[in-house]
Amino acid sequence: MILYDYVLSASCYKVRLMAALLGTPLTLRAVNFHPGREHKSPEMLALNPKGTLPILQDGDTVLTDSADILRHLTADHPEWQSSDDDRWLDFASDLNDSLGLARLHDVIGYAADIDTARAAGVTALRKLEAHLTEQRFEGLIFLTGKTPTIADIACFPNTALAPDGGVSLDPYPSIRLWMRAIRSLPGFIEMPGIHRLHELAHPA
Ligand SMILES: N[C@@H](CCC(=O)N[C@@H](CS)C(=O)NCC(=O)O)C(=O)O
Repeated sequence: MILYDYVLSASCYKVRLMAALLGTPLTLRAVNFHPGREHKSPEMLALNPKGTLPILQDGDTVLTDSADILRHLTADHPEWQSSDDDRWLDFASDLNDSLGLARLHDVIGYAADIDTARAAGVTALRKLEAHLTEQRFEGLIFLTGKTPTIADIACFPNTALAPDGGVSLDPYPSIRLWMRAIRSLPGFIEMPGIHRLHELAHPA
């Protein structure tokens, strides 16, 4: 499987992270998103007329939306699916349109109404915090239950990167515990701005 990838893209990272957690190998094809705008080149538009990343090519199948790609990667892994995933994949798209846009604005100068993007991001984070707090009262750390699913992997990157778009995560303790649980999953990989949990051993 080939992933057309940009290292700083939260949406591409969703795919890299999911594949790493599954142990599924991906061939990465780096796209010069910034400053090259290679995702808008004729070659890339032939693959994805929307001109967006990520793009996953699996034989003759080409998928151009991260939610579809996460479903595809986990098609044979029911343990990574739940009946509640669809609404969280929609929510992940809201996070991308708010927090993700604010980050692209701040990091690579994307045109955006930054106040509106940040305000929508805060509204989304409050919803996420309320849900994760309710889950915690029931002893559940992840969005849909005791174990992570594609819902968590879809929502995690833009949430974790919110401070890069000028939105603080300080007010959300349940979100911070949830992110910690994801960052400590076996097979977790990093991206610039999101590091794994370092449990440093103290020198004797
Ligand atoms: N719905 C898409 C959105 C992905 C997305 O926002 N990709 C950004 C990079 S992080 C992009 O390609 N933006 C280019 C554009 O919108 O023109 C998905 O989740 O796959």
